[in-house]
This record gives sequence, structure tokens and C-alpha cells, in this order.
Amino acid sequence: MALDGLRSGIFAALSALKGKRKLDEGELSEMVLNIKKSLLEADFNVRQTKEISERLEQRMRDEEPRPGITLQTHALNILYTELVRILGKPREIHPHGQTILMVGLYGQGKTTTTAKLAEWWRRRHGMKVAVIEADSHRPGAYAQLQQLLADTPTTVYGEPDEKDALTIVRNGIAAVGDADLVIIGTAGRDRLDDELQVELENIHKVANATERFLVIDAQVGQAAGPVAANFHDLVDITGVIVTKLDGTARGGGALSTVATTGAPIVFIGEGEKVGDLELFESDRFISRLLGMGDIQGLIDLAPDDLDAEEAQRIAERLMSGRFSLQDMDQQMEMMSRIGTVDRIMSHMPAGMFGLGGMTPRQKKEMQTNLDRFRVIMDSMTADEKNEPTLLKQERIRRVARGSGATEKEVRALLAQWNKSRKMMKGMRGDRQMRKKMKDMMGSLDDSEFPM
Ligand SMILES: Nc1nc2c(ncn2[C@@H]2O[C@H](COP(=O)(O)OP(=O)(O)O)[C@@H](O)[C@H]2O)c(=O)[nH]1
Ligand SMILES: [Mg+2]
Repeated sequence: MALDGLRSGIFAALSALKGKRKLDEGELSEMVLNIKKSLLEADFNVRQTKEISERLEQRMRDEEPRPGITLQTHALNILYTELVRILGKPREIHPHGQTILMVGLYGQGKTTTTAKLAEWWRRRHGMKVAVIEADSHRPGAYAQLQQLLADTPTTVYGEPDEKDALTIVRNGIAAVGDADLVIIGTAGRDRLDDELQVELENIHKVANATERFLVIDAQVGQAAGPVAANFHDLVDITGVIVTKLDGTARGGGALSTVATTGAPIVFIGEGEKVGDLELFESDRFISRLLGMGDIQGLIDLAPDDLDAEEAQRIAERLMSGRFSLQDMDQQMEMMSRIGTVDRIMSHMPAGMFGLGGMTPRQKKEMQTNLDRFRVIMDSMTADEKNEPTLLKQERIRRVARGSGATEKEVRALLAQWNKSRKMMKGMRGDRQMRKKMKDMMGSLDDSEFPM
């Protein structure tokens, strides 16, 4: 996910708290200093970093962890609230009947994001979406958009030979009249110069758009703040989309400075493909970042052929942290239906399946192991799957023979299960986290939660 570096920096800083009941002055300032370094490396600005670290230090001094909560989680919870505060309040969008005007500088990802949004709402709301490409400066823009949406029923309107953007917008709106949602792409420049200002103001008047979304590349870092403020003055931005968060470790700069302009971040882009879009809500984003899990995000990943209820059920089940081999088997099946290990894991609580700190290589291995493990489990009895400790030497040999695997592979599966189970047990003591999970997930039995 975005800001992986910050995540591991924070985890490393907090690992110093493990098993401690109290910090001495030296330990406290070292932990805060390490958090500060991680924030600066993620490009949070100096003032914001100072604010977060000072509040963390103060609150670690003033607030006692509640009973049953480790010092480590106490610090994590403080960081969570401080980061959510810096990133601002989320904004809900109701797409029906809206006309969205997409604006931004050149090369920031406007055209790509226009296609991503069209697909986002078409897939999730079954809406009839139309897009109008009104970039009359860049010759290939219309073709680019057509290509991105080639296999979809979305109407793509453009006039590649028309030089006047206003004409395209007028004709386009008339042509796509029956769509539930219209998204209009515009031209960019290297900077917001007079010419672009006039063009955007005119399009803004003619289109009478209900939403104005600014698209901004995370790689511009803290410079995103002033850019957002300028566009905000011009067309009254209702939402910002920060793109290319997959390509920079320093995305904290764009995210945090945009938040200070008062224009809410509504989505983030994490790749070049049409599906690489995520809803941005600061609390959910930070929850994922800090390894607390994000059930809604998991549901959003569900494939097209799952209805909403089933997606919800699967996501809850995935997060429930039950842990017989049978459960592990079902969870693997669900994971393979939802998507890649990598994307799923970014929404799960850290430590679930013992995968909190997986390297890309380990994730890839896990992906290949999934099928292998399932074949092995097919050769186990129901009792063995419910109580894997039954599997000693003799039975392991039998299972290996039955599934065409080696004994070593069977043992690897058991080791994986054992590791995951321990990890979950270790996290069980934490009531507040457990409550958070529970609140996110509705009403499952307390004892089923890994945290
Ligand atoms: N890695 C990555 N690339 C992106 C993302 N969004 C857009 N791009 C790429 O950025 C480049 C410029 O995007 P484009 O949509 O043409 O920008 P525009 O000039 O603002 O319309 C293209 O190569 C896109 O594939 C993203 O979220 N991640
Ligand atoms: Mg473009």
C-alpha cells in the first residue's frame, strides 16, 4: 500500500516498546525521535511532524494505557488519532445525477483517473456513466480515454479535431444527456497560467458541474498544497485525488499538505490500471497504515460476481481470525476469489496469518503456496483439519502420500498454521483494539478476534 516506508518506520519505532510497562525518559525520547524521522522521510512537513511528535510524547506521559492494553498499542492508538487529525475529515460522495469536472496540471493523471472513476461507479452502483474528453490541446487524449474504457459499456465522447474545448463540452453534454453520471476531462498545463485559468473558468460556467475534482501527483510532494489552494480559488474544488502513491515513498507530503487547504481528499490512485483506485477516508487509511485493518476496503476489493452481502460476509470471515486448518482453508479460498495476497493483506490487521511484515517475495511465495496447501488439506480428515495437532509423524506421512506432496511440505503447512495461530493468540490481550475491530465489523463474538 501507499506509505509502506512510513508503516515500517513506525512499526520499528514501536517495537522498542514491546513487553514494557513503562518507558524511562531516554526510551520515550528515542521512540518519539524515530517516529519523527519516519514522518519526515515520508515527507510530512516539519510543522506537522513536530505537532504529531510533541503530542505523542505529551500523551505518552499524561495518559495511562487502559487496563489490558499494552504500551505498544497505547502508542499506536495515540498515533492513529493524531494522524487522522492531520489528514482531515472524510467527505461522502453521492454520484447519481452529478457532473464531475476533472482539473489539474499536465501529466498528473487526469485522463487515467477519469477512466478509473467511471469504472468505480459503474461497477459499484451499476450506473450508466458517460465521460467527455475536453482536452483539445493534447492530440492523443481522446484515444487514451477510449482505450482505457475499451471493454466497458461507458460512453466516451470526444472530438479529436475540434480545437475549442468549450464546443466539445457543450456538444458532449447534449450528446450524453441520459447518463446517470457525467465526467468531464480537461487539458492541463505545466502550471496554472492565465490561458488555462480562462479555459477552466469558461468550462466551469458552461458545464455547471456539481463536483470539481483536482487530480494531483503525489510525487510533487508538499508542493501539492499550494497547487491545490490555487485550483481551489479558481473553481472551488470539492475533492482532490492524489495519484501515483504507488510510485513514491514520500506521499505523506502531498496527502498532508492538501489536507490543510480544506479541500478533502476523496480518492487515491495506486497504479496505472483502471482498477487501481481506492476511496480515501483518513480514518480507514490510517487504520490500514498502522496495521489495524480496514474491512470496508476489503469489501471494495470484491470481484464483480459477488453481491454486496456475500462480499461483506467474506470480509468478516477473513478478519474473524478463527484458526483451525479448516478455517485457514476457507480463508485461502476467499482470498483467491477476492484477488492477490498483496492487495488483500494491505487491508488486514498486521500480524494476521503472521503476515504483518511480509516482504514482497514472501507474499509471492504465499500466493503460490495457497494452491499447494489446499491440495494437501484435501487429503486430511475433518478431525485433522479441526485439530491439526493430531497430525504427528504417521498421519503426516499418510497425508503426504495422499496428496502427492513431500512430508516437508506438509510440515511447512502445519508450521504456517502454528505461527499464525500463535500470532493471533498474542494479540488477543488487547481489548481496545478488539473493540475497534468489532465496531468495524458489526457483531461477531469477542473471542473470535485476533486483536
Ligand atoms: N504508477 C501510476 N501511474 C499513474 C497513476 N495515475 C496515472 N498514472 C500514469 O501517469 C501518466 C500520466 O497520466 P494521464 O492520465 O495521461 O495524465 P493527464 O495528463 O493529467 O491526463 C500515465 O502514464 C499514467 O499511466 C497512478 O496512480 N500510478
Ligand atoms: Mg490527459
